Amino acid sequence: MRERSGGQVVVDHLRANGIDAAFCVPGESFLAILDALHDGPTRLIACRHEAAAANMAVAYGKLTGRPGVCLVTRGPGATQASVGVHTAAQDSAPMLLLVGQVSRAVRGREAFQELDVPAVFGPMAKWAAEAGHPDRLPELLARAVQVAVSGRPGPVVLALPEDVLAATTRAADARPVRPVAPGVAPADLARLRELLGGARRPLVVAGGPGWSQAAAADLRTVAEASRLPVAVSFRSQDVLDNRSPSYAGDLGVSANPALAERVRAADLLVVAGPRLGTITTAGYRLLEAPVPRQRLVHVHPGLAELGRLYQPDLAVNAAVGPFLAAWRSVPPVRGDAWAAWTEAARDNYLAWVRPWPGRGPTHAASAPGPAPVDLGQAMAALRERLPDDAVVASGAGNYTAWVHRFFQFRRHGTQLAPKSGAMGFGLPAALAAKVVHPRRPVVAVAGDGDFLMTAQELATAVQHRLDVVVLVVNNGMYGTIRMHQERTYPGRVTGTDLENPDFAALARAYGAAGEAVTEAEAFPAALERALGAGRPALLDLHVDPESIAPGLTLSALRRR
Ligand SMILES: Cc1ncc(C[n+]2csc(CCOP(=O)(O)OP(=O)(O)O)c2C)c(N)n1
Ligand SMILES: [Mg+2]
Repeated sequence: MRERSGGQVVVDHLRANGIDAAFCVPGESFLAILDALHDGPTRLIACRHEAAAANMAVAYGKLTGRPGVCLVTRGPGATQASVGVHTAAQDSAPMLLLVGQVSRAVRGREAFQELDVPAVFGPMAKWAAEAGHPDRLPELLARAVQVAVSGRPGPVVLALPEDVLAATTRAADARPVRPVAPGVAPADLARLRELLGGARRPLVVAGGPGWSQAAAADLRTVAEASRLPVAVSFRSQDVLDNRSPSYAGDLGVSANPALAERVRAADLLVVAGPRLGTITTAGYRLLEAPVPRQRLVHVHPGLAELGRLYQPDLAVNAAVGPFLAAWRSVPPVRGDAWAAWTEAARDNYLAWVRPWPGRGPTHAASAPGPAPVDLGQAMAALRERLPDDAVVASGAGNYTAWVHRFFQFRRHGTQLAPKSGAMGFGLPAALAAKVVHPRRPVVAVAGDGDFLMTAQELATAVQHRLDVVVLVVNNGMYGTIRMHQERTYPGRVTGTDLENPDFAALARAYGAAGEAVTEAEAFPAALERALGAGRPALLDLHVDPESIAPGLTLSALRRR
């Protein structure tokens, strides 16, 4: 084997595993990696903040199924990137955070910027370790990728001492990693068919990690063949075309109450992929613990999630891909017994996503002046305008309730939203999407609070020609917290008001296009201009601050 620097071994390993982009904020601790990237072909996106770089890596992992790579420097860089590690863990997204570390010769002295990376990230990541010798880098890197992509995917954090990266080695490369995706036994499928055969009110709950176009197509096939209703878990709305007669809506933070009721009333739940966590179970209220009233089939790639809280009648330790392919290969169970149940689920969904006409319930019809932007109508317009493969990214805030409800996802890999509910995710995720899919339209929707957590990445967008459209939902407040505040401490507003900059001017200062949209009617034309700007573009959407959630006003909250 020829002699290579440790940094070159790292870069060769990423490339061998199909990782064609990396996101970083540079540091002097990993110059050897930067140097190995100098001559390509791996695309390096240098960002303005490690939190954003880490979020981009999470989004890359979610979109490609390969680990998203984030390169940061020791203490200050790694700690700023930590939000991405947490999000990757909660999102079951494969990710590799590579941290330049102080040299081995001074390790343990609390040297400048030193951080005990395995100790800090151990409980948060799927695995965290530190390189000890350049000759063992191939072994370490192969294990890191293997752990990140196998079973329930997740983040791996590696500390790479500066001298290990700078030293040379003749170590041979490891082989590219093949993900281990646990599969299904024939007996499991026989039992699934038996349970379905005895059911009258079955409901599939789909989501979680490991989806692909093929898995999404298989879900559609099995669901429609047996006329099964399908609910999707929080922020997994793109695993089934929302136009399918089987699609019944999402079990997100502000789920349709009729859908929540349907989960309670079901006699069989086939949970394909998601964890049965706080949000999917509406705070552990839709199922009784540990023995649910509904019969439960739980399919999850992580062994630790099966029977973690709810004891299933049938637990299948499988990734959704192999599970759905196997399900599709057996004859469908006839769905006549529950045809009306499925149709009712679909009707509930269609009624739920119909935007209010005109000014909607939050604006008095007699209010003077033009109506401010109505987010329900804006999302419906966005859905009409964008092609099926466009990517929509968002972060956290009440504005996401409108995205989840009124934008319809039609293809797998088009929804990028953190299952961890982390603010500041939308813009970085959109930029990663543009790296992965340069020809697709990519739209980030962000709250005014949310957006300013990673707004500096507009510079990254302009520098790297990542032409995304950003919709800032400007209501002058941290709306979610304001809503909780008004509920718990009515009228006592503390810490939730926002005095915002001129977002459109800010965008223009970065070299992006920027425009304020103050009237509902102006949105479609402004969207058209933003999509055709030929550079990143931002629309500052002035919404009515009274409209605190779909169909709910601040004053109504206060009166409660
Ligand atoms: C990183 C992070 N910090 C704080 C929170 C708590 N939090 C959840 S939503 C929210 C307000 C979001 O405000 P904005 O983006 O303006 O959206 P809005 O609710 O007004 O639509 C806050 C502070 C969080 N989820 N993530
Ligand atoms: Mg806001």
